[in-house]
Amino acid sequence: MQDLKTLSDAIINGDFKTARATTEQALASGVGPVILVQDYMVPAMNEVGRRFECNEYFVPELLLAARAMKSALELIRPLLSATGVQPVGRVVLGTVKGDLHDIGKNLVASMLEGGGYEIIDLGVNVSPEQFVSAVQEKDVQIVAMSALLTTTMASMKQTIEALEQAGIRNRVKILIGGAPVTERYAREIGADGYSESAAAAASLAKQVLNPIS
Ligand code: B1M
Repeated sequence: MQDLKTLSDAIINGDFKTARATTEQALASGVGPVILVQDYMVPAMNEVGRRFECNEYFVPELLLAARAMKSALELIRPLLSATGVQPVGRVVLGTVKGDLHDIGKNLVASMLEGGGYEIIDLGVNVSPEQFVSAVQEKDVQIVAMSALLTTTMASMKQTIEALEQAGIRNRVKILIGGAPVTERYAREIGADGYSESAAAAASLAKQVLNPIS
């Protein structure tokens, strides 16, 4: 089997063909999808972020890395979400207003699907009003929000306020996450939970819906 560093390097270098081919080979040789994501792909994106911060990379390189990550994830997502069980709850999910980062959000969607939740994915740049409408129109138990920019975290608070104003805050549990988000921030804005990773989001969802089990 190929050294999986090839996968990390392919993402860092924005080489989507190699990223996809290496992922395909790794899966065929029995490497678990979660290992590929957690140990190779997410660290690669962190390295891309580090290079961006010290001006070695610019937006075009971020876009190429994101394309490589997404092409590998296309192979992995169905494996994360394949459970075949009846939905245990419905989650409305989105990246908040002003924020276009969707790789982490998509992983959260897959992990929640894998945990048996039905996902209503509102996409990126989702306004508080769109979250409110989704809760009003669908029978959802959880609102999950993702933010990757310090500047867009405030939209999480605005969304909670909009749900309060619409009188539907208590109908749902609110979970938040994303690189700059913290447990403390979740408490500060009155969210019901924070998860650091997509993998932890599924158990958090279970925990907030059934606190005693
Ligand atoms: Co952007 N970007 N970006 N970017 N980008 C970051 C976030 C940044 C940290 C890079 C850096 O400077 N080191 C920085 C933010 C700084 C800050 O605010 N503190 C940044 C910046 C500045 C920007 C722009 C402003 C750049 C510019 O234009 N000058 C711009 C903003 C655009 C906008 O959104 N309005 C921008 C644009 C972009 C691209 C479009 C080029 C591209 C995104 C492509 C896409 O998503 N389709 C991009 C990328 C790729 C990144 C980095 C390099 C990688 C993000 C990523 O996909 N990580 C990122 C650096 C970094 O994160 N290290 C960076 C992998 C992903 C799996 O992790 O999303 O953290 P993550 O998700 C994790 C957890 O956080 C958690 O689970 C996931 C998996 O475990 N999680 C949740 C996420 N959401 C959750 C929700 C939950 C629970 C858990 O709900 C319950």
